[in-house]
Amino acid sequence: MRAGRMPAGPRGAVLARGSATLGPMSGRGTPAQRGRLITIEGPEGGGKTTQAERLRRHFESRGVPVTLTREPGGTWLGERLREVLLPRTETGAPHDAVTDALLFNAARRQLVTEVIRPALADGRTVVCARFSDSTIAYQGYGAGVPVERLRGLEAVATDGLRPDLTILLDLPVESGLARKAPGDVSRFEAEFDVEFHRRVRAGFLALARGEPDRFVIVDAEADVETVASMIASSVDLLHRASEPERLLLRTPS
Ligand code: ATM
Repeated sequence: MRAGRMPAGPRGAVLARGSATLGPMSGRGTPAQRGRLITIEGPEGGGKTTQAERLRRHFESRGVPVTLTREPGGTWLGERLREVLLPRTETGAPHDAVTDALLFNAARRQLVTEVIRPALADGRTVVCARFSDSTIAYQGYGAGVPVERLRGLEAVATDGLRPDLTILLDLPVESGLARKAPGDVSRFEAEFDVEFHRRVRAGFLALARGEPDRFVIVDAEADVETVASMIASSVDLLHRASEPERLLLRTPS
């Protein structure tokens, strides 16, 4: 089954994605992992923060224990690194892209060890706004660091932890950048041109095509409510797909 774009309206093809393999022992996390890791990715202006918060409320309304976090951030160290990584530099000198990748991965390792793995081990669902795919898209496809090099750093940061589901909030670069408030412009919009952001978007789409069972692509130009309900449908399917496995785990053999 294949990942596909979820436009506004019914979306049978995407809702039939192959999430039946996403059990607790699916190999994406460690055998001890019991909760689910859901990441929200995409270019700028797609509404990741809003939709991550909506998704948290969706799980809470269903009684599913949920932890909401973000990258870079989510820990004391990660939030400090965010303060260093996002603002425009005083000198205007660009960061070296591998330095960026190291720092994003340092924040990631702290988040995985301090927050994400303990929450998953507790059976909580973790919703994370941005994760490893952002490094591949921004520092890899955008800034030109070889993807194999970045995969090596990712392996150190995550010890192999992969999301069970990734929601890609996709939209044209021009629309995304136009949605940003003037006071909310980070180094990434100030330092890089539109072509950089086009490569980032193309990178996310290539990653989604490469792992169709993990990704769901959502049309982020739709209104907030429509996007939220498309995401809710995708995550409900993920959780429903895992129920028979949970029953099996409770049944003595
Ligand atoms: P937001 O979380 O507000 O989207 O900002 C995070 C920025 O950090 C975002 N910039 N823009 N535009 C993307 C960038 N970023 C990376 O370049 N690599 C990463 O690994 C991560 C997690 C974020």
